[in-house]
Amino acid sequence: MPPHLWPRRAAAALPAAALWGVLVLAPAPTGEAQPPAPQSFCEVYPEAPACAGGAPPCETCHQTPPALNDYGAQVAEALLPGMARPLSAADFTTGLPLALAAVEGLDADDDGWSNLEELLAGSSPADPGDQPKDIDCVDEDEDGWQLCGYDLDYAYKKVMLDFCGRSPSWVERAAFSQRRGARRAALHTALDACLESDHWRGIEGRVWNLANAKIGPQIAVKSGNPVGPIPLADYDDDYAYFVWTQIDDRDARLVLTGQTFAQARFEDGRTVYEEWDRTPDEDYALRGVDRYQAVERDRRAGLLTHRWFIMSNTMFTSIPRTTAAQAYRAFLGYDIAKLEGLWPVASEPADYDNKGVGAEACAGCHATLDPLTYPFSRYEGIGGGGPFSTPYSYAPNRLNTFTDEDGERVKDTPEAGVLFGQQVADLREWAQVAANSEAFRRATVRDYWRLLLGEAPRPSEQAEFNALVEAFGAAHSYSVERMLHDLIDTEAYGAP
Ligand SMILES: [Ca+2]
Ligand SMILES: [Ca+2]
Repeated sequence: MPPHLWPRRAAAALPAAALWGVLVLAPAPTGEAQPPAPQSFCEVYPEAPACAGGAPPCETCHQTPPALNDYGAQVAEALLPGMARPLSAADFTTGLPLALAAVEGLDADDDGWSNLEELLAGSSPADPGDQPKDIDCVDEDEDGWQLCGYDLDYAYKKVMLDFCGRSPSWVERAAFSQRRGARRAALHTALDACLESDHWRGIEGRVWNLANAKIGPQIAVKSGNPVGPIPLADYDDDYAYFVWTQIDDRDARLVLTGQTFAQARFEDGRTVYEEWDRTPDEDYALRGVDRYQAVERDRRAGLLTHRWFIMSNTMFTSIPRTTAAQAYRAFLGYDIAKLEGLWPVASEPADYDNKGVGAEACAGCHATLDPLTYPFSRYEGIGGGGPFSTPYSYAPNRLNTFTDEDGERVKDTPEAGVLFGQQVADLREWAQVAANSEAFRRATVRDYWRLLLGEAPRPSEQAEFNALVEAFGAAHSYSVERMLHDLIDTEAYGAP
C-alpha cells in the first residue's frame, strides 16, 4: 500500500475505541453490531489504514451502530444469505471473510472507486465525498522527502498559525514558496522562531493553557496577583513551572521529578521564565504565608508537591485519593473513574481509613487507586492534620492526627505504594517511575497532538503517533520542542 494513496481524513471523527467499548459491553437483541466484527475485518484487511490502530472505526460499516451504512448493508446482504437472523457470533465470524470478498468489486457509494480500493486507500466505501487521493508522489529532489499528501506550503501556514498565532504575510508566503529545494529547512526555521513567541510560550499562551486541566485553577482561592477572596495558594507557580519544563529543550519529565520552581515575568514585550529555589523559610519571608511553597527540597516532586496541587486536591483528607487520581489522569493519561490504567494489587484495598472501599462495587478500582495514593498521604493539605502542623508541607507522621475522623488504623497506612505494578517507597520514587513510563510519554505527546490537530490520533495516524511517542523518550531526550519538530513532519500535520 503506497502511502500516497492514504487520504488524510478517511476515518470519521467519533472516538472509535470508546464506541467499541460500548458495543462490546452492551449487546443488542437483534440486528446488533457484532463484537467480533472489527477483529475479523482486520484479519482480512491487515494492511488497511483503518486497522493500523488495532480496530477499525465503527463507521467503516455503520452509521450509528447498529444501523448499517451502504457498505455495511452490502456486506450484510452477502453474509451467509438464507441463514436465519440474528446470526451467532461464531457464524458471523466464519461468514464475514467471504462476505467481504463478495462485495470487494462493488461500489457501495457509487463514487467510481470499488469498495476494495477504498478500504485499502483508507477512504470510506460508504461516503461518496471521501475518495482515495491518487496523487503522483514526487520526491523533493534536494532532500528526498516524499511530498505525497504532505504539502509544505500548507504546513508552513499551519506552523505560523499554530505556533506564532498569525497567518504568514503574502511576502512571507511567496518567499517560502520560492525556496524550492530548501522549504523543509525553512519550515523548521519558522518553527524555531515561533517556539519563541509569546503566543506559544507566554503567559496565558498555548502551552500555558495546555496545563488548565492539570492545574484546575479557581480564582476564589487564589493567592498572589490577582488574589481571590480566600487566598490559599497561587496556581501561577504551577503554570510557570509547567511551561518552563516544556520549553528550551528541557527534559519534560521535570514536570514530575523536578525539585525547583519557576516564575514568569513579562518584560520588554515578552514572557521570561526563571527557575528559582528557596527553602520554605526563605520563601515564607519573601512571599508570605498565603503563597510560600512549604515542601523541603528533598521531598519535592515537580508539580505533584506544588502547594496549589496539594491544596486543591488533598484538601482535608488523610488518604488523598483525589490527588493521586488527578496525578494519574493529568500526567499519565489514565482516568480511573473510566476504569483506565488498572493495575490491581492483590492485598488491596486495605481500607486504612475505614471508607468502605473494600465493598464489591469499589474494590475493583481501589485495588489500584489506594496503593497508588499512599505515597501522597504524607503531604499536608489545607490546615494540616493538627494544630502544630504546617499546611502543604511534608509531614511523615501526619496520619496520626486523623484517628478521630478515620479510626485508629489510619496510622498504619504505609508511605510506600505501587504504581504500574511496581513498588515505590515514597512520592519521589512514584514520580520517577511515572516520569519514565510509556504512559507519560504517550500522554505528553497526545496533549500536543490534540492541541495541534484538534483531536486524538485517528486509526490511520496511529503509526505516526506511536513513532513520536517512542522517539520522545529516545532521540528527543524528552524535549517537547524536538518532538514538535518531528510532529510537524507527519502526514497527519502537513496533509491538507
Ligand atoms: Ca466507492
Ligand atoms: Ca468513497
